[in-house]
Amino acid sequence: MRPTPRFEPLSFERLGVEEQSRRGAEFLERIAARRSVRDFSAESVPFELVRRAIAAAASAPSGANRQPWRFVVVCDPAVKREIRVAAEAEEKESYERRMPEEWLEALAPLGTDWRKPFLETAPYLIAVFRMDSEPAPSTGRLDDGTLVKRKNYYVAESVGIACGFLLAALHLSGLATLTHTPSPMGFLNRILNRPAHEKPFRLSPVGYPARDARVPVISRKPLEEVMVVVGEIGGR
Ligand code: IYR
Repeated sequence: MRPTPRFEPLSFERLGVEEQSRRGAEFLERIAARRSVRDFSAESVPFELVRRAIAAAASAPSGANRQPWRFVVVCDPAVKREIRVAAEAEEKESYERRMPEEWLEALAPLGTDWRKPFLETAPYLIAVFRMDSEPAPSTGRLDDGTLVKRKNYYVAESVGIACGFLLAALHLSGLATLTHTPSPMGFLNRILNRPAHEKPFRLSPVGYPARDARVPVISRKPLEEVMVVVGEIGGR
């Protein structure tokens, strides 16, 4: 049976053009200054900052509003260590055997290798899981105990958007992050005790940068290259 849609008035604040411009410029200045950090300080971070950033991420739009994500926050040093050991084992194999020369060449300017000390140094790790399907909310199980699963939609797009919100929120809260995608990431299900329908999507150390943190010199493609305008600007 198809449920009937329910509507409510949109809550929307119409801003003056100057305020629109001011906010847009401020956001651009702040977000464009974000850098992926690999040198973390062990200094502790108020959990409230992480909690709010995850609430921001969980407010992201998603296919059919299924919100197909889980955010697992790890603060336990022993669990962080276990994750580091497992990630480094996979990464060592990747860097030394699995990654083709072309990929290693692409990564060379970033100076990365299989060592991931930040997985232990940073006060928090956030593991994001995607759910391509999940137990249906009401009918969770049949009488015989079988799990009834329903499919989610546009899962990669949805979880990707949520991760973008997460990184932006943490950055605006004055925290440093990195997107780390050890490959394969199956060990996260085992270590974090997550069910099989939750698939690891990405792993993020969160904290303050080390005092002497360094980042690779990189540049962004010019806007003229990445933005394509069709039609006359201001035309209608
Ligand atoms: N997952 C590896 C390799 C890596 C891949 C990309 I694409 C990067 O931008 C950086 C690293 C690692 O985390 O080292």
